[in-house]
Amino acid sequence: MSTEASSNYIFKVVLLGEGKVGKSSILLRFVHDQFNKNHLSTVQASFMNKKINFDNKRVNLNIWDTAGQEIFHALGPIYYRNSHGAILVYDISSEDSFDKIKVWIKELKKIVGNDIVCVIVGNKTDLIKDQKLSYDPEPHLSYAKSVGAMHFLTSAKLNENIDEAFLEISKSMMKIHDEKQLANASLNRTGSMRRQLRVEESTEAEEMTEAPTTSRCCGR
Ligand SMILES: Nc1nc2c(ncn2[C@@H]2O[C@H](COP(=O)(O)OP(=O)(O)O)[C@@H](O)[C@H]2O)c(=O)[nH]1
Ligand SMILES: [Mg+2]
Repeated sequence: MSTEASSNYIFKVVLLGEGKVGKSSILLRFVHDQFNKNHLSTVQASFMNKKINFDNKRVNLNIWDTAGQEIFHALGPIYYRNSHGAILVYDISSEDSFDKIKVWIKELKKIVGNDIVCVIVGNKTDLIKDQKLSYDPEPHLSYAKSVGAMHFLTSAKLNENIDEAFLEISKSMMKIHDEKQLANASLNRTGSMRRQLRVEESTEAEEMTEAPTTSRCCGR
């Protein structure tokens, strides 16, 4: 059996956020468990795949990273269209990078709709200890809550909370996927009942139209 076929779920997840907040580092940590202290310049939009197991199910994540176009605001809907989930990353030492998240959330909801699972990630928490940075997550948490998004504080550098963020987004995407399948199944059932009704109605109609023909025939 191919690996593709053995995956119960296949999801597209996009990484969004300002340049240098750590999107590529989060991806590199999650997929290869590595960290690079230099800015990872991605020449083309890169794409990484990782399979995870949860609840006896196999989830195949296709994760899209930007090629640095975010710096020029050149990321278009083509990048995030058809995605099941979005991880919106900000740098906890930059309030500006958090403001960008709000813009992305608005755009995603407008273009992709409410079915997309949004997870907000405040990255670089190691700076709190190392640079004695003071950081109050409260306003970010309440913003996340107001838009129905989960919120995680991560450090790609120290490998903190990265797996958790990907696991939680996967769980929500699985839930939405299962709910949609259930709704479709019940729609199909209603549809086939309607078809059956129509067939029965038309059989009756045929019988009714056949009756006069027969009598006409007999009347000849
Ligand atoms: N201290 C710290 N630096 C990080 C972390 N994640 C990324 N960086 C650094 O931030 C810079 C930008 O990271 P990168 O992944 O290229 O950001 P991107 O432009 O959003 O993809 C690089 O120098 C990374 O080494 C982190 O968790 N902690
Ligand atoms: Mg990058």
